[in-house]
Amino acid sequence: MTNILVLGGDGFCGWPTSLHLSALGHDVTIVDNLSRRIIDDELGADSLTPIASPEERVAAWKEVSGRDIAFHNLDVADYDALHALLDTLRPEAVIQFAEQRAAPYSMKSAARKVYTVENNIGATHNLLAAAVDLQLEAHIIHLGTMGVYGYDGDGLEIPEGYLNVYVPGDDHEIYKRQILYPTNPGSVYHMTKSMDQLLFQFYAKNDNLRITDLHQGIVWGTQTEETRLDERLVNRFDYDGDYGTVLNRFLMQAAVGHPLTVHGTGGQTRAFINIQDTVRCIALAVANPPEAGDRVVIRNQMTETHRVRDLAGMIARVTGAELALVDNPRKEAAENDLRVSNRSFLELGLDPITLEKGLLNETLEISQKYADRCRMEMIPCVSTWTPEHRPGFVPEEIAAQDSKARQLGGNVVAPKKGFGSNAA
Ligand code: NAD
Ligand code: USQ
Repeated sequence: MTNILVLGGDGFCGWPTSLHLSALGHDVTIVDNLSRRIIDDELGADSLTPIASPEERVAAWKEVSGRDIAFHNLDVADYDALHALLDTLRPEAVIQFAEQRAAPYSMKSAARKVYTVENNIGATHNLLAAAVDLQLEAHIIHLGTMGVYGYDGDGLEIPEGYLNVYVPGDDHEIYKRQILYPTNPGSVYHMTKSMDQLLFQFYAKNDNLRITDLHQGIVWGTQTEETRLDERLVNRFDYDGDYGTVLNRFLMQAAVGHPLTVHGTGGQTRAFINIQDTVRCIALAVANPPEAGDRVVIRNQMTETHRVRDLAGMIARVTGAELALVDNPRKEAAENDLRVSNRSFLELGLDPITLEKGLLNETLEISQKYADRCRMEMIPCVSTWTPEHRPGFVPEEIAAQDSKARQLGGNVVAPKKGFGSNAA
């Protein structure tokens, strides 16, 4: 049994992970400042599923499992508060989920950019500095993102964090180096994950901290073995234009009769993982720590890649939903290929849940069950990456998008101008 501190344990990934680790017999403490719930209030959004308060959640878990999970409402970006708690608990493993995780939210305004950088870098650096100060030997596991690699793939398989490069020297020798894969973030949020990587590289080298950085793809689904056990344990389900991620949004949009909001041509290829596999991967990471003095272990935490328009087409065929090609509010490649190595988790024994054998139906059913909680006005993505991406700007490719739409396989509605009306 390991004494594990889960930072950000009230969130979409953190809550089911905490339950899973507790079910495996670990001693789990959750820290969360509830900023995610507060941002929902700020945006006028809410989880599609009705989530209980943290206190009700841990009490329900005690009732269902007989196991205790402690909860502390604490801001990880507050160094003194975090230091005091780490000093008291002296955890053997710390899982760091506590960052602002939505790319659109991070691009919404200067104030949100500043908040995202200060919160994410502050929280993660506080953890590293406090661990050194307290001489903690804890294994630190951080949730990073596939987005640090960038999405301009041309067929090269993305390795797990490190890249072999062969550099011609001015003496005509070829020098081999293994470097952190060069980052190419696509939003301020993704940029913070790129910056986290350098913090980890330094603290592993200088202080022998044992660090695992998990480069996770887009998480889909909502329930896990543990969250299914009781209605009060239900996981959150984000669907709004800032926090909802693409596959869950499409499933939920199909359930409430909203056209599937494909950005641009839908040619973006992304990496995906089901939430059940997320919690399994983290348990595997806990069980396989690096040694002190090792470089940072980077594992790609994803199980498959899909093109956005293929996902939309598939869900349209299954559900009869319409597709809506909307102007892309983001500055991103319209089309990209993506090949990713995930050998590290497969070698540790992960048996991936894929879309085919996966839980699409369960996610659709959850969406249908709570459809009456959907606030339709929160569905459009209104956060734009640059002024040129604001509504009204008509890119030349719009006609091309229109013809692409007809190849997608669903009933296509006319491309929308603008992103709807919810407040930016
Ligand atoms: P989430 O927003 O649901 O959960 C994050 C939790 O951290 C929230 O409960 C929030 O209140 C808390 N938090 C944020 N800042 C905090 C602070 N300063 N102090 C204390 N608590 C704080 O996000 P999630 O989807 O669960 O993501 C968890 C982690 O996994 C994030 O770091 C995210 O970048 C990463 N990740 C998520 C996805 C995904 O698709 N959801 C994919 C890849 C990586
Ligand atoms: N997209 C649509 N329609 C929508 C919403 C999104 O076409 O209604 C497109 C986006 O333009 C983008 C792609 O789908 O090309 C993915 O968008 P997303 O919102 O699902 O995912 P992203 O912004 O990349 O962020 C999410 C999580 C983040 C995590 C990241 C993993 O919010 O925390 O780090 O996935 S990854 O994408 O692999 O970097």
